[in-house]
Amino acid sequence: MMRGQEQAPAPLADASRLRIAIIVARFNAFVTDRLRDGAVAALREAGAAESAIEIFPVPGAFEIPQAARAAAETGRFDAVVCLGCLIRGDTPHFDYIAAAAAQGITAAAGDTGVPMAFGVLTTNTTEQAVERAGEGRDNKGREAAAAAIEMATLYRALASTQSRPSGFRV
Ligand code: DLZ
Repeated sequence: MMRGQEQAPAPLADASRLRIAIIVARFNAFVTDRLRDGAVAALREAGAAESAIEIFPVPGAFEIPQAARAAAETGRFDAVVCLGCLIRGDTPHFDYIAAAAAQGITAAAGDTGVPMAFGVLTTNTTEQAVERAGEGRDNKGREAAAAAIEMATLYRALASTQSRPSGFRV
């Protein structure tokens, strides 16, 4: 996608009353550590308390949905941020694991009712992965954290009897 077609990131919503779990794969840690740091920085910037951010490392992207589901089922979190990095090689593992991660996270979010953000990079090269885990705003971990905050805030508002928002009408 060309740069100009990308949407400007929405400002971070308030996360001061949210509890967020971060599930991060250790595979390709040179990238996923940076995704984790980007996510944590965004949550802090949005006002999340240090004690409200819990990080759960897992071996690889395949295990992310399992841990995300388990974290959500504790009832302790308003949202889950899922972080991993798959770099396409000569192995068909890439497609299997990418599909398992995406479908597993989707199913876990649907089944548990806890919103989950997808910060799993799927790239052709190491360079592309590093580019998406950069400093500041060029970091998909940050984007995933922003999505998690927005979705947790929406779910909370929809569940509230006092401030239930209406969707836009056409
Ligand atoms: C096995 C494997 C391979 C080949 N590639 C990756 C990868 O690029 N990114 C990643 O997060 N994990 C990879 N894994 C590990 C699997 O996700 C999983 O941890 C193992 O198959 C053990 O279940």
